[in-house]
Amino acid sequence: MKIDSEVKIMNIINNNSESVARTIEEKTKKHPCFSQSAHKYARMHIPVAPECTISCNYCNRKYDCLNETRPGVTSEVLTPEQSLSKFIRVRDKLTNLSVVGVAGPGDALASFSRTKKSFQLIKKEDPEITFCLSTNGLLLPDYQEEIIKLGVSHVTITINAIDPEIGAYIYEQVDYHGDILQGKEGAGILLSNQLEGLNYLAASGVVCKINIVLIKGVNDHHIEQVVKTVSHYGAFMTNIMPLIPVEGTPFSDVPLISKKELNSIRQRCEPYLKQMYHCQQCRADAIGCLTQDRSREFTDNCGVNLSRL
Ligand code: CLF
Ligand code: SF4
Repeated sequence: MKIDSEVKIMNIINNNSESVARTIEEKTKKHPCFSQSAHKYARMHIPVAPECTISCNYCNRKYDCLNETRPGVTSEVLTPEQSLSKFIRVRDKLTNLSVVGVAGPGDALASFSRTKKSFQLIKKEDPEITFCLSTNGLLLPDYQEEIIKLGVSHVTITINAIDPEIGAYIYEQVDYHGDILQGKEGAGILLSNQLEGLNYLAASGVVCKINIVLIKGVNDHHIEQVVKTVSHYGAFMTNIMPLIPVEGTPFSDVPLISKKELNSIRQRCEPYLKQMYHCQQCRADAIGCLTQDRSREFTDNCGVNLSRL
């Protein structure tokens, strides 16, 4: 059965007052990641979230979170106050800025107090801007209500497997409220919190994108199942991303997938859910339109370099 993005938008409308739903629909049309036709709009990442609660086998914490961004570039980490002043500078220069997002350099919810304060400060300055965050999903049940209260309309959750046996190969460990869980146990808690959070947010009208890191030989045979499951739980679209192997990690030798193979998997999943084909696997401090990064124009070195944390 084809689950059309129009149908997802209609569900959002049915689950909210008409005016809230229309606002979310308008915001989605101007969100360059959620809507390919919004390519003329710019997004700004505020790198305020350095911490993480899980250990992915493709992650080297010297770099940005691979669930949303590409490796090889360390980001500075800003305080909430620094993120506000950077936002004001960027907005004054980029009149097409429509979205402010937290995509690391760790996990937006592992550093939730910093994420929350930054959004609150920016919202006071500009109540119309769209807020977006990206997370591994472990702490969604803790913060899902606050995410909605904050007015975050777009959330990305990385879900790489819907079978804990496969997840156990992907996650070295999960630190859940201080309990260090490994293998199927860790992957199982992570999965259950991801799906609970997705279900809650989607039912509350938040537009949810699921990122899936495609790891050849580990979850490549399982992608369609992930897409079907997250569609059932209310996801708006999936973004199947190729793993970019990082030195010094257990997955450093995983073979690269070609663009052709990747697109053919995305096309196979298209009947179940809207697919993203234009992700740039951008930095945690990216600024500008997706294909034209302008972050260098705004780097003032007032934050902390991640490689020194
Ligand atoms: Fe940033 Fe992500 Fe929001 Fe976009 S990025 S938090 S949804 S505003 Fe976009 Fe960049 Fe791909 Fe992410 S191109 S890595 S999908
Ligand atoms: Fe690294 Fe991101 Fe995974 Fe955390 S969620 S371990 S920062 S890739």
